[in-house]
Amino acid sequence: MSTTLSPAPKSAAEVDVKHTECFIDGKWVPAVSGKTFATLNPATEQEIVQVAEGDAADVDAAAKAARRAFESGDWPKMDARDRGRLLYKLADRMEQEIHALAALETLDNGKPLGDSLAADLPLAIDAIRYYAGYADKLHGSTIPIRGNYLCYTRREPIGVAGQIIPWNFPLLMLAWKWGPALAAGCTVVMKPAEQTPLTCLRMAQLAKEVGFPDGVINIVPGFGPTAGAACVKHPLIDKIAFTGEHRTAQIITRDSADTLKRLTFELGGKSPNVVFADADMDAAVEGAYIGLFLNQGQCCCAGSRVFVEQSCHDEFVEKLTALTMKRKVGDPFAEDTQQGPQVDKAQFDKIMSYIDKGKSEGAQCVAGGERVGDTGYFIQPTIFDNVEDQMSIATDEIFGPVMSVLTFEDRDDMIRRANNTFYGLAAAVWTRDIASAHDFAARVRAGTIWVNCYDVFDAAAPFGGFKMSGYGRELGEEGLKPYTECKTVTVKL
Ligand code: TXE
Repeated sequence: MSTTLSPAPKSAAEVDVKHTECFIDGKWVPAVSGKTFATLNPATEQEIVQVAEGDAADVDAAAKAARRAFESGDWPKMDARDRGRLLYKLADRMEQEIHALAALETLDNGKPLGDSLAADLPLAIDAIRYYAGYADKLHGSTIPIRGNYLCYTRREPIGVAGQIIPWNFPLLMLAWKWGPALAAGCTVVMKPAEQTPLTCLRMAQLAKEVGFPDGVINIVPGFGPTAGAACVKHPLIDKIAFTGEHRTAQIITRDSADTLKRLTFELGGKSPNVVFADADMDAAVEGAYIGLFLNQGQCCCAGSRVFVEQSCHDEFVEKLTALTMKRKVGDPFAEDTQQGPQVDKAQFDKIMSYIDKGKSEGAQCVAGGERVGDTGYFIQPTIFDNVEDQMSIATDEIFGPVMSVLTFEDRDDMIRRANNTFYGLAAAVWTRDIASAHDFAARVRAGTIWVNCYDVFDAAAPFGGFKMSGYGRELGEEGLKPYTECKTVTVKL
C-alpha cells in the first residue's frame, strides 16, 4: 500500500464531491428518469450537490447487473481467497483516503470531523478487513448420517443482497453490510439514505479502482418508498439487509412477502443504562454521557433511559449535568467541536417536539432544552431528570441528544422496568459487584450488554436486537450466516 494519504480538508468548502450518479454494472449513470435530488449540509441547511434520484427502473438495471455478476460474471469464478484480497485492498484504499472520506461524511451527515476520523473510518476499515479474512474460511461439515453414505454441507452465497442503509453512520453501515456479503460471495445492490449518499458513492469508485468486477457492487441513491421499495420487491434480489426504523421494517416485511426474501433487520432501541450506587461514579457519569450524546444522540443503541439507584442520584445528576453543560456544539469542521447538527429538519423537528413533550409531561429539564443558533439543525445536549416510565420521552426512540434519568430502589423492579419496552437492542450496567453485573446481563432482554462500559464495538462481536429491535445479527461470524445458504449433499457409497 502506498503511504500517501489524501489531503485533510479543514472546512466544508475544501471537500471535494466527486460522484453524484448511480453506479450500475461498473459505470456511473444518471437516473433513467433524469431526476435528481439535493443532499444538504445540515450545519448550514444549504445544498451540497444534486444526486441522481434512482427509482424502480434503476433498481431493475442494478439487480440485473448484480444477478449476472453472481451467476456468470467474474465473481463466481474467483477463488474465495482472491475475493478476500480484494476486500483487503479496499480497506487499504480507504485508509489512504481516510481524511477525504471522513470530511465527506462530516459534510453530508454533520458529525464532528474528529469523530468521523477517530471512530467511523477506523471501525469501517476494520470491518472490511475482518471480513476479508473470512472469505476463504466459510466451511461446511461432514455429517455421520445412518447408512452407507457420505453426507456433507456446503455454505453457499445467498445470491444478490439488497442493502438499505440509514444516515447516522453511512460509511460504517456500508462496511457492516458489504464486508460479510462480499466475503460470502454475494453481489450487492445498495440504497444509501437520501440524507447521506455521498460516501457510499465514493466507496463504489474505490471498489472499482481496486478491481471489484463489474456488477458486483451497484449503488442506487434515491428515496425509501421508491428506490428502497423497488429493491425489496425485485424478484432477482434474494435478501434484504436493512438498518432503520422498525416501522420501515414492517413495511419491508409486507413488501417482501411475494418474493419471500430473506430479511435481516437492525432497528431502533430505548436502551437502559443502569447505575448502581456501588459503581465508580465518575466512570458511570462518563459512560452515560457518551452512551447518549455520541453522534448527536443518533445511535440505535443510545443509552436513552438512564436508571440511577436512588442513593446516588443527586451526586450522579450533579456530575452529569456539569459535564453536559460543557459540551461544545457547533461547526463540525472545528477542532474543538464535540457535537454537530442533527442530520435534517425532520429529525430536528422530531427531537424538539420530544423536548416540548418532556417539559409538558412534568419531567425536570436540568440541562439544555433549546435549539442552538438559528441556522443549521443544532440542539443543546439535554437532560431530563425525574422522568417517569410512562412519559413519552421514556418510551419512544427520540434519536437525538435527549437523555431521560429515572431512579430505582428495588433491583427486581428495575429489571422489570428495563425490560418493559418493545425494543431490545442494548443495555449497560455500572457496578463493582460482579455477581450483580452477570445477573443483569442474563435477565435483561437485549442483544448487547455492556458492563462498566458503553458503545464498545468490534467487528468480531455480533450486534443486533431482541424483540422489535431486529432480526439476525451483524458482525462476527454470526454476521456471515444471513448471507449464506446451507446445502446438504448426500452421496451413496
Ligand atoms: O428511517 P427509515 P428515517 C429511527 C430513528 C429515526 C427514525 C426515522 O428513530 O428518528 O428511525 O428515520 C429507507 N422501503 N432510525 O425516516 O425511513 C430510507 O430511504 C425500503 C434508527 O430516516 O427507516 C433509508 O435508506 N426502504 C436507525 C433507510 O430506509 C425504505 C437509523 C432508513 O430510513 C423505505 C435511522 C421503504 N418503504 C433511523 N422507507 C438505526 N437503527 O440505527 C424508507 N426506506
